[in-house]
Amino acid sequence: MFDIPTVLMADEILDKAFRKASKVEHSGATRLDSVRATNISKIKSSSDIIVTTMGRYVKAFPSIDRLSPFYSELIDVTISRDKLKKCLGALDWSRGNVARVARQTTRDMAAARNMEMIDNLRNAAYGRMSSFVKQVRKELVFLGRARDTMRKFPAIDPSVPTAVIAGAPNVGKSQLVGQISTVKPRVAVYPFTTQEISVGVFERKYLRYQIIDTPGLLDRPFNERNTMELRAVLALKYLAHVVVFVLDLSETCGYTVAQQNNLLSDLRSEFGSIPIIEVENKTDLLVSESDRMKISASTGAGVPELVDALVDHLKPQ
Ligand SMILES: Nc1nc2c(ncn2[C@@H]2O[C@H](COP(=O)(O)OP(=O)(O)O)[C@@H](O)[C@H]2O)c(=O)[nH]1
Ligand SMILES: [Mg+2]
Repeated sequence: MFDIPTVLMADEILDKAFRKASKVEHSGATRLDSVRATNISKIKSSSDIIVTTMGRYVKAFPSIDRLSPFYSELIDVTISRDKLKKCLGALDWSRGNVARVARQTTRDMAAARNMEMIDNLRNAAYGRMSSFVKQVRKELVFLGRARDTMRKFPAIDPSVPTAVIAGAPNVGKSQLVGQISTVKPRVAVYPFTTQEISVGVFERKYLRYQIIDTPGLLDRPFNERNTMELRAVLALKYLAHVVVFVLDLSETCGYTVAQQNNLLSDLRSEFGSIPIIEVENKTDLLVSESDRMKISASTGAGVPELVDALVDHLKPQ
């Protein structure tokens, strides 16, 4: 999802910087001029690599305050928002210091009167730059892991109006999404679950809508989940403009109507003000007297009416 470059570790950044600098060579009118120009250039090139490499990481991680609440919450549950902020801040601190050492050193080298002074200045600068990079060793390790986690986040566009499907297992959620989505849903793994969520789309009057199928997420009582998993599951509420709760009154899904209703009341209390459309599926097997919407995800009966109701909730006002 997030396109963040591989994060190099402290030693790798230093290797890269100093290897490049070791190849730098300049000639001047005198031996002293050559040594001076060469060493100034070494300092510039090694510090440039450190400063731009770290700067690239700071830039590549999304600015957490500007992320949609869904991704912001996922980041907080999986890697901790505060820790990520602190690590990025530490990188900025480190690269700022490396840049400062380089500026000071090149000034001192320009004024140095002999080659020995220049050599000493270079060695001292290398030492200090290395130290600033090594001081963020742990932060780089953390960011490397954060990057790996964030790349695997499901790709969902939070700006597209979204319906989230919920309901007990085997009530027909996947089949319904298959009926509604005009493309094969994209599948992604979801943090803290072994489940995949799938994201389908449909269009109405040139507007695009998302429909998210959540196997394993919104299909069992919330009190059976550990804290992390629950938070990841509840993050879905930041995406949902409307929830479709699918019921199977035929109970061929293997869950009683009472169990399904318990899940529905869990969802109602956790999802607060988000509208929930209750839909009775498998009406080819059993039709109730209720005034809920009625569909058959197998035959497609009632599905167009459901889509109309979704669009009514989702379309821009
Ligand atoms: N008779 C009937 N079976 C259905 C209907 N919708 C789904 N099913 C069946 O119910 C089972 C579970 O469907 P699925 O979409 O995988 O349920 P999910 O676990 O909620 O995603 C499958 O065998 C489907 O063929 C329906 O409208 N009528
Ligand atoms: Mg399913």
